[in-house]
Amino acid sequence: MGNNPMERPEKFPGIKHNEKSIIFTYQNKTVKLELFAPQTIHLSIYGKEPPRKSFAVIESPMVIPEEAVKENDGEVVLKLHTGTFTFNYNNATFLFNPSGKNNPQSLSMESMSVEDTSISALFGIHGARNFYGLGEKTLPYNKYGTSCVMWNSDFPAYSVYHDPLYESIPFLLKADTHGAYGLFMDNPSRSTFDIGKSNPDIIKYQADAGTLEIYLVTGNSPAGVIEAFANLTGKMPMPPIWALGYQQSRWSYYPEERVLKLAKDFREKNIPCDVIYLDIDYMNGYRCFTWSPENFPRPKEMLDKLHADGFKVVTIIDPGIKKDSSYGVYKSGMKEGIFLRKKDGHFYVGQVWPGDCVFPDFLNEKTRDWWGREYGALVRDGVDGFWNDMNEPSVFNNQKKTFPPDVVHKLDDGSLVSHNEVHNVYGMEMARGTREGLGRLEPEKRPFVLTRANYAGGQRFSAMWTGDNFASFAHLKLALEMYLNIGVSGQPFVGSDVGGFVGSPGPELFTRWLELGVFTPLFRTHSVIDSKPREPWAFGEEYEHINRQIIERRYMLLPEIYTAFHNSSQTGLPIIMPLYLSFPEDNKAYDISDEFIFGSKFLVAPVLDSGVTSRSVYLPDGKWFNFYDGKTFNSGWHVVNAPLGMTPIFVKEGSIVFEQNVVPSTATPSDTLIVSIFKSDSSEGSVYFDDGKSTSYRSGEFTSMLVKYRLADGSENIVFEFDGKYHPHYKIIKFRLLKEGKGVTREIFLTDRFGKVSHYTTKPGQTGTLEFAIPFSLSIKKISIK
Ligand code: MIG
Repeated sequence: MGNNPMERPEKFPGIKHNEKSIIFTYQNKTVKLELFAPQTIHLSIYGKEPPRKSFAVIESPMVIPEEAVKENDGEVVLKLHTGTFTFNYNNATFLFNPSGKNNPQSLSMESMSVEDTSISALFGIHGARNFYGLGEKTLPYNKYGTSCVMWNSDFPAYSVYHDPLYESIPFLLKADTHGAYGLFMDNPSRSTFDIGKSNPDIIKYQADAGTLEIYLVTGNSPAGVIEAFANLTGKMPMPPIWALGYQQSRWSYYPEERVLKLAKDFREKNIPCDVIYLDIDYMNGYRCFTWSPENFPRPKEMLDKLHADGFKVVTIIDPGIKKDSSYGVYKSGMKEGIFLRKKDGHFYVGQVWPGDCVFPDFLNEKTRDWWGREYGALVRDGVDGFWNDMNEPSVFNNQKKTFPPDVVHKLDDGSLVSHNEVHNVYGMEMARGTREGLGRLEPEKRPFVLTRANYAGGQRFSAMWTGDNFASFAHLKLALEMYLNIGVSGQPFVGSDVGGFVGSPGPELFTRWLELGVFTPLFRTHSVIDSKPREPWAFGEEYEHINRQIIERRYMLLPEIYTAFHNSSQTGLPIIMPLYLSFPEDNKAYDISDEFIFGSKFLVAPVLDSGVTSRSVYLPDGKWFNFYDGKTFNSGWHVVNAPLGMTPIFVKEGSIVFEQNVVPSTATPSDTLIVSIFKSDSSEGSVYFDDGKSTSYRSGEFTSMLVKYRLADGSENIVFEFDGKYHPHYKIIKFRLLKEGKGVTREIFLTDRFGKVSHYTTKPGQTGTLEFAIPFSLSIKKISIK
């Protein structure tokens, strides 16, 4: 806690109302209150130095409605939809009614202190016990009772309790059946959150530098809070569809012949794959933006071949630029004056893979522009996407393994700040420079950037992965818990190294991790330099067969996965979601971290333990179908079979699921869209299509298809509604209706939007499923089944 909690004044000495802020001043401190749409309250508390522009927040404050503000003696009361917020100089009470509940929730600020070397605040949590988010953190899943640090750090082979790690998102979500709120403490210096650990009813926040920036994010459900946080800090832009395919990486695939052989093996073995990654050995002496002349003498030809075979290639790029006066990138950076210097004016030199390196100041726009241009050479060779590593930043040659505090950044507004004050945004700003540069180099293409270090708001620039994890079942379980918490922290595009980076998984662990991978937004196998082979066929024929089927499932589910990405890009909600986001009224949903909701239709219960072929599954309210055989389940606990390769997947009754037939990669369009109707009297579902690569969807080149199934008076109808004008590549649309009697033949009447009727007859159903196929077109209007 700070040394000098402020004294409570008798009365407010000075309150100034502006259109978009209310400013209190007392002694030498200022408190600024702002509102962000829809209902986020921002309190900024500072001394002599005013706050710096946020790296995370992209929204502008809104006009504070006059009628919402009341000034009583010594306090200001703000009345909003979600509740009443009372502020007096030393204390703030946030009182609000989540989900329109009668008993108000409260979060109170008990005290705060803003001094030069320490910023702190104490929040009373009034009995709340469920806290999530905080980005990339290890165990436990519920952050109540723990204390953790925000300081981007490279820690290879981290344990399942290690803290801090590569990225920092200081956003905490409180969620339970009483309601939800978010607390975003926007400060990129080193900070700590003690959530009921030292005092069971207090969150203790402390930061080393900067100002106290408190955002109280309210909403009428946990999902509403996350959406509001996404309004504040931005949403993930749609990635190219190839980035949703299966991706194969290792440290490192080289030389060229080995990369080409890898690609050939995937195609010959009929295992779908979209992306091959090149780790640091593709470079010439680890010099960024170069190719090793021995290992990759003809990069353009190699990339042409890979492209012709349906592969995309992602190369790694680290921030350290080799200090070498004959190296073009170093020379150009020197000329532009964009490398970081220390307080004494000398360049900061740190050691990484290339030896002595200088580092670009990504917090400065001129540097980011320069950095973006440097990608030109690799982009012209045909590299499709980029992987930004080591950007915590990580250096080898000092005890703290990062930049020392006397490194000085120059921000866009020209101000100079010590590295310590902005450490946690270095990686995000690197990814930002990468993404924006790629956008300028090829404006018509959607960039793909993957980063290791990140901060709140980083979803706008890149996907992220959970760094150097370990090949163990404990890490498999941790990976899922991390996805769930990173997702509710605003970053949907997340993944971990399938199989675990350090170590070598046995066949069972690798297969189980692939099973989780099917539903992981970023589905990438990656491993450390000395690990055993980790291709899907590396564990013998029996496993190769299972692994192929698992990866095929990812490709069959692509229409759903792509739609889930699209929805997430619109709402900011996670793609892989904790149960409580869909079932906020269900108490049990808050404790379950080994099941998840994917998109909006699937409940997935992956196997995360070794040596088991069944597991218990909790199904929330409603009726559920086993995705594989259509067997129905009621809500509650069930023990279900889960042999290797068969992740238990359930579909909520009334859903319509869209799949396609298997393709070798997203470069080959699938010709058949498969629509499965998990019947109740009325089912519906929608699916989203666009070209998967360009930005034309922003100008209307997309199609959203809503399918409704209705059973009325014993007659069955399927009705279609289209929004948009993009024509997807499917030629055939195949329907599967569950729960039909066996051996029945049905008549199908298809009416198009011009009123033309076509007639089809189904084959007799063998398995209790009614199946039929018709030509796909955007003019389908209605299908009647007689
Ligand atoms: O010091 O580029 O997390 O994915 O394979 C290690 C080599 C540097 C760390 C990354 C890992 C990558 C490795 N890198």
